[in-house]
Amino acid sequence: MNKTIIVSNRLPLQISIEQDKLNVSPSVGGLATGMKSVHAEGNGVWVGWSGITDEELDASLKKEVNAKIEKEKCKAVGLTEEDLNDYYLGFSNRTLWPLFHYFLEYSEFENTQWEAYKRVNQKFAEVVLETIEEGDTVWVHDYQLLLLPQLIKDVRPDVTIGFFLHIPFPSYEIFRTFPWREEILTGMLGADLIGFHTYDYERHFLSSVKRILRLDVNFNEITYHDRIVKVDSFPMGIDYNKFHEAALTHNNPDTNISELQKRLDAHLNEGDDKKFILSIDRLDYTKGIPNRLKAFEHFLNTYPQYKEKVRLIMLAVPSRSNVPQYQRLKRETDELVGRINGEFSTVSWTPIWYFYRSLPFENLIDLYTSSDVALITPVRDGMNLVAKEYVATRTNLDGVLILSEMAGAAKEMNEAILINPNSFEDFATALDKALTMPLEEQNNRMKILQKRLKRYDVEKWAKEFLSTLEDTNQLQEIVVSK
Ligand code: GDG
Repeated sequence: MNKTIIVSNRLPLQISIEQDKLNVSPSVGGLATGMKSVHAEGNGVWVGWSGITDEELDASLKKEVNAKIEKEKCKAVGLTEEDLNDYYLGFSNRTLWPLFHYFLEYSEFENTQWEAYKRVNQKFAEVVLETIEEGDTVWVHDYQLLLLPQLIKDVRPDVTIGFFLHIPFPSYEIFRTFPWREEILTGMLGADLIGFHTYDYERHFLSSVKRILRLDVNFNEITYHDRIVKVDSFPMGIDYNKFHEAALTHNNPDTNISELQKRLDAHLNEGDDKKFILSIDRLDYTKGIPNRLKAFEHFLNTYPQYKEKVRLIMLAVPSRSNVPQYQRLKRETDELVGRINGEFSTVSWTPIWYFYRSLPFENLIDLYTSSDVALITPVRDGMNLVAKEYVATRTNLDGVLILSEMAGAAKEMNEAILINPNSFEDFATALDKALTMPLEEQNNRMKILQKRLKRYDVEKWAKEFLSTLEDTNQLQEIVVSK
C-alpha cells in the first residue's frame, strides 16, 4: 500500500529523559495537528530529528528511543551536537531565517555552517531513501530542508515529492544577495509541487527562478530538465473546531476556573470600561515586539483617557535563546516593559502584564477568550496562526483583531483592522477604533472571519496540498509519455 512520508526538522513528539526514564508524548503544534490525519492514514511515516542529540544517548537508550519513536509511526534522523549548532542554530536560524524575513543585516554567511547544512540535509535524505517504497509520496517541510527534495529526486526520480515553505520567500532583490542562491533554488526544484502560504511568496520565488536560474516559467509551472515543477499558494489554516470547542467549554459555568482566569476576571469585573489587549508570540525579532511596546506607549500618551482602563497582556514564548540577537531582544523587551510600567503605573493599575514563558493550552484559551482586542503586529511573518486562533475562540462574536499587513494571514483576514507595524500613528488609531467599535460591527466582522477559517481549516489545507500534488504527478506522466 502506498504511503505518505512527511519530513520536517523535528518529529511531532516531545521526548524527555528524567532520572533515566524515557517519556514520549505527542506534540501539539499547528503542523503536528494539521498532518495528524495524513500521518494516521495507512502506513504513513514521519521522518525528523527527535530533539535529543547523539551524544545524549548511549547505545541502549538509543535503541529504546528508536523503538518508542517507531511505535508512533516516526523515524529519527540522528544529529550530533555539532550538527545542531551549525545546521540548526547556525545556518537555519542565523542565515536563512533572518534573510527570508528581510533582516539582511542579521544574516551570517559562514562556509562551515553551509557545509553542515548540506551534510544534515544529506542525513535526512538517507533516512528518507531507506523508507521509500515504490509509489510513495514524500512531503518535505520548511526552510531547514531546502536541499532535500533534489537529494531525494536524484536517487528516486520515480517518487512524487511535495515541498512546503512555512516562512516568507523574500523578493528577488533580497534573495539574490545570498551566496548559495543557485544551490537553494535547485534543491527546492527537486520537488514536483512547491507550496507557499501566499501568492506574493510564490511570485517572489518564480521571479528568482527566472532571473537567477534563467528557467522557463509558464504562469505557475517551471520547466526543469525533463520535468514540470508546479508552484502554488496554500494558506495554512488552524484546527478550528479544537479552538472553538475549547472556548465553548471554557465559557460553560460548570467548568473549573483556572488561577489565571480568576485574576483576569478580577480586572474585568472592576467596570465595563476595563479592557484587555492581547499579544502572543515567540520572542523573535520578526514579531515586532519592541515596536509594539513603543507604539503602546505612544497610544497611552495620545489617548490618555485609556489610562487605568486598558491593559496589554503580552505573552512572549522563549525561543532560540542561545542566538545573540534573541538575547539582545530579550534585554530590550525587559527594559521597555520596565520603562513603560514605571512611567504609567499607579497604585491600582499596571499597563503591561508581561509573561516570558510558555503557557499550557488551557491558559492560552483563558487569554484568547478574555481579551477584547488582539494586537498581532509582526514586522514579517509567513502566516501567523495566533491571529486565526484568536478569531476561532470568539464564540460570542465579539472582539477585534488588529493585524499587521506584513503577516501572511492579512491576505485572508480583511475584516481585521490591518496596520503597518512600523507606524505608531496606525497603532494608536487602530487601538482607539478597536476599543470603541460598536458591538454590531464587531459581530459582523467576526462572523465573516470565522466562516472563512472554519471552511479552510488545517486538515483541508493538508488535503488540498496532497491532491494538487497528485494532479501534478499525473501532469508529469503526460509530459513523459509525449
Ligand atoms: C511558523 C511561521 C507560520 C504560542 N504560545 C504558546 C503556544 N503557542 C502556539 C500558538 C500557535 C503557535 O504556537 C505559533 O504559531 P505562529 O504561526 O503564530 O508562529 P511561528 O511559531 O513563528 O510559526 C509562521 C507557522 O510557522 C505555520 O506555518 O504561521 O509564520 O513563522 O499555534 O497557539 N501554545 C501553547 N502555549 C503557549 O504559550 N500551548
